[in-house]
Amino acid sequence: MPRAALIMGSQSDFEGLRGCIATLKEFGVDVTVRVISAHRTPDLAAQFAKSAREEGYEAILCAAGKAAHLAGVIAAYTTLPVIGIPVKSSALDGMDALLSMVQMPPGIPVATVAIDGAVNAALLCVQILALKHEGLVEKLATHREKLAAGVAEGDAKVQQALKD
Ligand code: RP5
Repeated sequence: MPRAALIMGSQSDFEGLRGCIATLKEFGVDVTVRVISAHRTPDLAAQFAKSAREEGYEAILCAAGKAAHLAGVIAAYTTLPVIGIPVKSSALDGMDALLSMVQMPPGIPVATVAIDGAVNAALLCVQILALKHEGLVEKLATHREKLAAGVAEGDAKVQQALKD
């Protein structure tokens, strides 16, 4: 079974991550969800990242807001792919978290999605896991077909509205 971890910097990030968790589960990814803070529990963050590959995780998603160092710290301690989710939880509307995650120094990448882009983070994770777990390739194709059907439906509604 494909396996990933989703870490958030605070319990206050949790509600915005429900879609991410649901998406991973829909694709059959075994996801471990934890609250671990790079600033408030730095030793635990390091320990989690150092043992992540051994524990069987294949990718790590990190969600955090404000001066969001979680993804960078986790990435520093593992060579697993790390996906950063900047959370909008500050007076700066998440721009601080976005820049903290996306502007990593050369050598330690964090694949950063949009501010509050948690569902895209889940999908990117599935795409990474699909390199090894072939069953996910078909599921991703089906998901894209559903997206396309949604657009076609929206187009039909707009065309109808223009006639009304
Ligand atoms: C970050 O600071 C967390 O990821 C959260 O988005 C933000 C606020 O945390 P709390 O003060 O609500 O715990 O570390």
